[in-house]
Amino acid sequence: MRWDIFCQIVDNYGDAGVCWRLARSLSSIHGQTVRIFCDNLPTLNLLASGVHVDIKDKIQLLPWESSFENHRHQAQAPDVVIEAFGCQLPERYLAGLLVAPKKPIIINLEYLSAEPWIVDFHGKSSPQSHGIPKYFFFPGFQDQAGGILIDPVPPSSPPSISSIPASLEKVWSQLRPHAKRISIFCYPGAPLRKWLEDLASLDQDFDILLTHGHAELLGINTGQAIQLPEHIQLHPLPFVSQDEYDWLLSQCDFNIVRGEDSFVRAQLAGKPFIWHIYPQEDRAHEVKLAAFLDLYLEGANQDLRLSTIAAMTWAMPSQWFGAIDAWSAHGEAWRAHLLKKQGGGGLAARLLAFVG
Ligand code: TRH
Repeated sequence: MRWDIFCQIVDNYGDAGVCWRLARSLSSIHGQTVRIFCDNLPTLNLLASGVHVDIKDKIQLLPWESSFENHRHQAQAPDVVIEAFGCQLPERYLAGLLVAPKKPIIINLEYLSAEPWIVDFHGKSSPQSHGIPKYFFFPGFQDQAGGILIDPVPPSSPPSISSIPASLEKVWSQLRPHAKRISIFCYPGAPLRKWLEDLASLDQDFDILLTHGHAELLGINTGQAIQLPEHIQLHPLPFVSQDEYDWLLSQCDFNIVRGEDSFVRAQLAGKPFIWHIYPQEDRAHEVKLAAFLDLYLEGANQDLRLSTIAAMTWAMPSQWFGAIDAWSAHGEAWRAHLLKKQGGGGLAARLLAFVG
């Protein structure tokens, strides 16, 4: 089938990250023909840059405006149109669909949530005055939801150190073999300074990998740089491609992640993590976090439960780091559980089954 994915990049990387991951899964795992129309191609290209040319060449990454014309021809007419995160299709594109030789299905791809209510809305029709069938598709962890994006499925043991991406080679050569590695990718509101200062009070060496832009959050190069003792070392990173970022998560002992794509990859890395969920004004993010923790910690003992909840709500590391070994084992078990539950291909496979 032919798929057109519409991606509007609001302010972060998540929109592009999810669209790209879905596109490569549909194309390289499921043999579909995919185009992404995006209003910010440089960002999308940056994320996609690390992927093998055989995968990238099969997916068309196109400017938003080019969608207006080229689907009118029969050969280009899509079978499925995805509105990522409810973005509005361009009117001229929609007008073209109405006169196209075949009518596609439109999918409103929603945000990932662990909240129980999504299963009641997943797959429901959204009748439109233009008459083209449109459905809500809710990614989720439950069997009856739309699944999560699991591709590329991480290997059962972490990728070897010899597979280190070129963009990370220099930093990697500076890391200390015995130090615990922590990657940080969070929103500006996180209490990062205090968190790192408290981490420094632990009797342990840490190498902190700061993803692109995070050194500035700590005043590095911009003003009052954070002062930390020798045993905790900061390593600012460049922006790396999505595959390289996945690799980074798999090689760290602990990760701080944020929007939905890095959140899922941190789980698939099988390591403990803090999910710095995108803060919403009405505090809806707190409900979403609690819903996830209900699933994630099902079956965990009281100690691990309290430590994980404390960490995820930014309690200082000295209050919960004692549980790190138990949490690491739990992270590994959760990864295996997720892969089993999403068996058969996760979101991309469920989407195909839905439209098929
Ligand atoms: O960038 P995000 O904060 O995106 C968010 C989410 O989509 C959120 O749901 C939405 O409400 C908000 O935007 C507007 O975080 P996310 O989803 O984790 O996406 C980051 C992507 O960037 C992910 O695919 C990994 C990728 N990435 C790289 O490719 N290289 C890098 O160096 C880094 C740090 C990230």
